[in-house]
Amino acid sequence: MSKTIIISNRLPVQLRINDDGLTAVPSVGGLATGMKSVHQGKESLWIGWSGLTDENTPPELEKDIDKALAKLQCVKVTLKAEEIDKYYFGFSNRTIWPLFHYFMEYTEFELDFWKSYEAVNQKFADAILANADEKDTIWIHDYQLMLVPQMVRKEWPEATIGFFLHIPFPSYEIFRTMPWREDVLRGLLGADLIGFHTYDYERHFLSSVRRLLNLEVSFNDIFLENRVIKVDSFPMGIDYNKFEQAAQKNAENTEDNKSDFQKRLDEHKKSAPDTKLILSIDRLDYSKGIAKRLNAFEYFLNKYPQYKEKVRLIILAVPSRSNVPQYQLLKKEIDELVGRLNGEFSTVNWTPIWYFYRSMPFENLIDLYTTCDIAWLTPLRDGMNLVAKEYIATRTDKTGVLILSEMAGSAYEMNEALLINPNNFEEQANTLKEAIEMPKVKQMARIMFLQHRLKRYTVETWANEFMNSLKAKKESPSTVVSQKLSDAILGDIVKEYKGAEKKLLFLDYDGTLVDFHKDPQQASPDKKLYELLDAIHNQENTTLFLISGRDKDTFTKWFLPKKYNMIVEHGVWISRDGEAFKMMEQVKGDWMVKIRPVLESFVDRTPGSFIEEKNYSLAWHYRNTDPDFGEKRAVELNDTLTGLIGNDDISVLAGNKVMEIKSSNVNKGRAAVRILGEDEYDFVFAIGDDWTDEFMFQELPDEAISVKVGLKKTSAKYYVEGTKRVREVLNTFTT
Ligand code: GDG
Repeated sequence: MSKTIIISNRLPVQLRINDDGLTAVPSVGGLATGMKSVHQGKESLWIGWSGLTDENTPPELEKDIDKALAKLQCVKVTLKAEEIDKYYFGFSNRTIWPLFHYFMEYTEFELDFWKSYEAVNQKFADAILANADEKDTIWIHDYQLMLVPQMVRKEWPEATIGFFLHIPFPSYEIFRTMPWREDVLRGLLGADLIGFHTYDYERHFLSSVRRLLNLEVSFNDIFLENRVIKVDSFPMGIDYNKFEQAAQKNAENTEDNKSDFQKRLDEHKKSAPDTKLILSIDRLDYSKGIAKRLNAFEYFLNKYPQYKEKVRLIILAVPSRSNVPQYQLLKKEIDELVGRLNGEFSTVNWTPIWYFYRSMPFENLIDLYTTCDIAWLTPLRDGMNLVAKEYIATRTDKTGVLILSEMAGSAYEMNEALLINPNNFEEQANTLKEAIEMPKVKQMARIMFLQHRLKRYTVETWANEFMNSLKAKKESPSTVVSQKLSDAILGDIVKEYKGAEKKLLFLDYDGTLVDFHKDPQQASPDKKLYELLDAIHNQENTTLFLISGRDKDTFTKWFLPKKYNMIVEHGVWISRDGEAFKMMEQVKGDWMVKIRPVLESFVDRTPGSFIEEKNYSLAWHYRNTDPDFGEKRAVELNDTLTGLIGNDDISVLAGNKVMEIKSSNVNKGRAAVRILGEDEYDFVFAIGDDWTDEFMFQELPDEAISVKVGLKKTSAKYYVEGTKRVREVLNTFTT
């Protein structure tokens, strides 16, 4: 039976070695907390780092560790201290983390870190290859492992691989500053499904893929050679019942079984019943905006001094990545800020801030959530922020107010919270006031809305939705109607070809026989291509036609000496056996004077675009423009031209990054059918990559073999991945 394999940097347990031997401590953090419920069934395995470096693992305990982990359905990836230093504290937390959270000033681009990131990602991929099976469903998590999908795909082309990013994906403008940006994108594209918390992260990712890899993207599908990769957003939920039940239990606790911490909180409440408790819980991380929050609190106390002694801010900052210099500085900054504010505002009866720099047991976390009147969460950037959701789930009496930064992914789903911009102190001070004064009925209305949503979309729903989407993706791999031209199918076609008495081949040029080039004039035929075309052209009973939208002068220069048959400008001109081009269709070109200035104005306003002038058509190329901008301009041009050409006998054709304006009665389909009618062919083959070739695929008889280059919507019977495969296919005709 196939299994579910979860892969994350850290296993959901931390192993510690002490005098009594081994202990397993659950890890703190969004991911570990969230995925626990997924990793319960028997058919599941979690692969990750155990938390112990090789240097800290006594060899005699190695077996015990593996056994302890196996009991929890875990397998460890072993890492050396140096790897943790460079891959984890280095590339993951000094490059990716700050960059993806828009902290460019903290981002370090170190080749050494990158090399280690690559090597460790390979270790994780190897662990998957060693412990899983190609039929398993593999779910890889987070920013530390972005290269793993492609590394596994390389070995297991048919594997089902999902990837989820728990942190934001930044805008292209930020992402493109990274020296290894293409490698990271390619690494991720090894997955079948790539998930993000919000649509914004998804949109940023797709934009980077289009701009940096020049791949075709249609809605949320990325077309990559023979694969379609789906990108989608899945906002992560929480284990709602766990938090709700813990809160209910907490409310039922008698004085005797209350925690000491709860007793202290109760004492405080009793001694100052009008004082509101404001809570914030985060890992001590600069992205969480703790220092800014303290500044905003100071601003609030100065703006609304009537609340002095009437509010108390409880800050729980969980130690995190204390090996990274930025985190050490931040710790110092926060310590000093808390000290200064408490020094400045404290009175005999009141300390405005209670500050805990530690991790608390779950029970105390619930004490805090249930006791505090307001949760104030102000991340400057946060992938999701589960604390916001947990606070709401524990408010079983329906009171409480959540103030949440709009920069947190969870803000998209939590509209009933008081949403703030963490950089706007004025707004924060006013919102704190609003929260403190909010009547209970209003609090309840908001909390009930939020609870209703969180209860429905729990972490389990999140995981199931991701898994179902991944499986569905695998079962119906693409929206494309044609079939892949496999070796088996090719074998049958070659047999047919060899047995045929009269063969006719139509070969498109750009994007089919050669790859696109920034400058079309540079995409000239290479020696190998001439050899291949010669071989087909010289075969007995074989008529080869190059059929292209190109101008006749270029093809005259490249192919006339070879005496190949050619149709150019989509069917305006024809040349056979080395004769000069003749007109195939009677077309007019008088409209060109009218249209040219329109195209020129588009060139002026669209950097990177240019006009190609042929005898009877004009083409506006936008391959070298910004892809989004180019598409937008192409739509605009289409609209403008449609209005202009009216009933004239010309039409606009959208090719591959080109808009072509030409006579309506000319197209490759019409040209191909004319040739076909000249003789009795018993084998007809047509291959091409873009829209203009679709005319051919549609017009040719049913028995014809039509092949589309690239995985796109098509009327062709088959598709091949790219120009390399086209040449392989054509080579089989000649051997
Ligand atoms: C990353 C992304 C995204 C915190 N302190 C204690 C404690 N916690 C638990 C909370 C919560 C989790 O840790 C923190 O989750 P967050 O989502 O708030 O933040 P990150 O750790 O930064 O997580 C984040 C998340 O991944 C999931 O995709 O939401 O944006 O940055 O569950 O309850 N738990 C205990 N004691 C503590 O002192 N027991």
